[in-house]
Amino acid sequence: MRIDIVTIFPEFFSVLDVSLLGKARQQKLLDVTVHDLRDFTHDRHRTVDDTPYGGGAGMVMKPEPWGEALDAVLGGTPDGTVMVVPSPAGRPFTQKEARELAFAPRLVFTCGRYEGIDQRVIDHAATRPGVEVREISLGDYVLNGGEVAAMAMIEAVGRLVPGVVGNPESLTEESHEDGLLEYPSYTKPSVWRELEVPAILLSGNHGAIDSWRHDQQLERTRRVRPDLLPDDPA
Ligand code: 6GU
Repeated sequence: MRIDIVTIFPEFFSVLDVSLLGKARQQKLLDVTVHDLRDFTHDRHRTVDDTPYGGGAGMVMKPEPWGEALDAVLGGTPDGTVMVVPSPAGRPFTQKEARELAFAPRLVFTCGRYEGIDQRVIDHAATRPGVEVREISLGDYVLNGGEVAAMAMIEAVGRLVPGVVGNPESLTEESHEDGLLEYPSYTKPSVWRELEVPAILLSGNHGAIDSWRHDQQLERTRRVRPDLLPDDPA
């Protein structure tokens, strides 16, 4: 999978060199390129923002540098390319969304700062043949810009790309994959600070263990995330 990121803070993305995703890049499973939006400005101050039409607080990112950056990045892009616009005004990011994005041949993340990007940039990108634009939010809180959000989405999607996670079974047995939270996990020693591992896990009875784990998932989901259950009265 190819991933392009456009940002005014390319150095934010140095964390993509480490851990699982860093290894996936070395193995060429992920091909990540970070582009500096300011390289697409032409004035001495490399200006990327201006005051909002209609007034109001904050600054808006100017369309011209974004237009040039996206001409360069999206030119000749394969069909099925998804341009992800991280935004607190987007639809919520979920595991389902991550699974869908993992099928795209190419993802382009446009990281806005300030009060966001001139809307025409997003509307124009959506008219490009073969490109689908998705405005996506990490959750109901505000970050200073799209960079940290893009990083979270890249990690969630990247680990679903075949080969990135060594044991594919660990992908199906985790929180949200079956719509429930994960069951609690334990490892050795069986007694630690007088706390015992639940006896059922030491029984060797795999049917009973599966059923206990499922009960734990339901109990935990009911307790902390009742909104995930189908008959949630809320
Ligand atoms: Cl995707 N971007 C920003 N700037 N803030 C957010 C967000 C995204 N998701 C939640 N808050």
